[in-house]
Amino acid sequence: MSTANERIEWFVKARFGMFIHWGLYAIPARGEWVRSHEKLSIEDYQPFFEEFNPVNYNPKEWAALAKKAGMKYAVMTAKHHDGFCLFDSKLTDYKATNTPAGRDLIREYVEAFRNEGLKVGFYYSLLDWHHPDYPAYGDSFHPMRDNEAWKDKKHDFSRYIEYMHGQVRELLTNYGKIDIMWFDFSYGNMSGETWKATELVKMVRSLQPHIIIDDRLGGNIRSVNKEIYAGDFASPEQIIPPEGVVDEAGNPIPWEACITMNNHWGYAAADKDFKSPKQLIRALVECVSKGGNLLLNVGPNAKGEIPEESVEILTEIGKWMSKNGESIYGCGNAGLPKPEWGRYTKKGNKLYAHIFERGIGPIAIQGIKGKVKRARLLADGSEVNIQKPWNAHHYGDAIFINLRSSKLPDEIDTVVELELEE
Ligand code: FHN
Repeated sequence: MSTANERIEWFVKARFGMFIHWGLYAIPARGEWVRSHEKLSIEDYQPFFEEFNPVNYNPKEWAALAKKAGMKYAVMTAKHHDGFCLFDSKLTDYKATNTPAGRDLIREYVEAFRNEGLKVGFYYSLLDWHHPDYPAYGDSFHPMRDNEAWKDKKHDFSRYIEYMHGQVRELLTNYGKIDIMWFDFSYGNMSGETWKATELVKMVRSLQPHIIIDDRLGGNIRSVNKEIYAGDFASPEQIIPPEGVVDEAGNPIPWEACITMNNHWGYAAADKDFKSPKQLIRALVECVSKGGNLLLNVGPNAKGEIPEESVEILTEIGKWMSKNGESIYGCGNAGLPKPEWGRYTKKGNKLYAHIFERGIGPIAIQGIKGKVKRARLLADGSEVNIQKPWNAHHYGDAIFINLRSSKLPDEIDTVVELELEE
């Protein structure tokens, strides 16, 4: 079996991935929590099952878009909280192959993304609002949580756990090499050994020894004596940790911020509040500067199309990444104070200055020990002048980047690569 460091190595280098939230909820188009938020019964939701037919689903297009954006891996929902399975599970009839789609959507996803050279992961919901043995009445989130008619319904939770473990076994047996298992989520006493998490993780690792697992089975990934099911990476959501993620002893932990482009994970037709490419490129740089990854979400619609707004954003991100990916892939925290004008990332003896604000005059880089062998604009390899100018001779050990123009070559993020003396 691989060690934790061996398992995580590719992930830490990859830095940028695509999250895909897709399922029946794309038809009501009010986000993936619609059943819980609107307390929809299984009967209320059934028409979507009977209708689901994403005629334009072409994961080869999705994979090509992810690759063009500079993404190195993807994580797609195999089952979300509504219990609908996008894969051909033998343990349920509530699956895509039994809808008008009639397809194993997960098989097509893994094949398409692998063919583009991307690593593939599954999101799998521990919650299941469709399974009869999942607790409903009195649960925190179940759509029937306060429906009196459900108060006396009997359920056998051990039967649900057997089902859940069985589906995870199917996913990690029938779809080839899987790189990430993204479990979601633990809450209250629905955590840890309630899920039989130790047994689950041992099974996962026996089937896919190299796989990495997120931290949402209920363990404490920040503990120096973390549980076997605490995970391989932390998963901050809709936030970039102020100073990255460390364990109780202050040691950096691999982490991945998962972030939506608008305000929903699943398709929400009315939510046009999309972040700009500039915001998301800078979010990616911020994650990497703090030693983390960005998992950026798309929520395809009922026809199997990634929304046009998301396509446009990913295309713009890809243009920047095609010129500046060197300052992202394999990079991490530079160990320097954050400068006023932007951020740093670092890889070996290459320091990348991500200049967001042009400011006035020479751009100061402080705290570098040793000499800078050369400085280049990463986008085109052109030489950057770092001679100390006459008006900076009072300012100690700083290095100064002298840009000719009062405007940045790239207003989103101009990257200067500084090769440091080893
Ligand atoms: O409830 C889910 C939500 O629908 C979405 O999947 C996010 C993505 O990380 N996880 C849970 C909320 O934390």
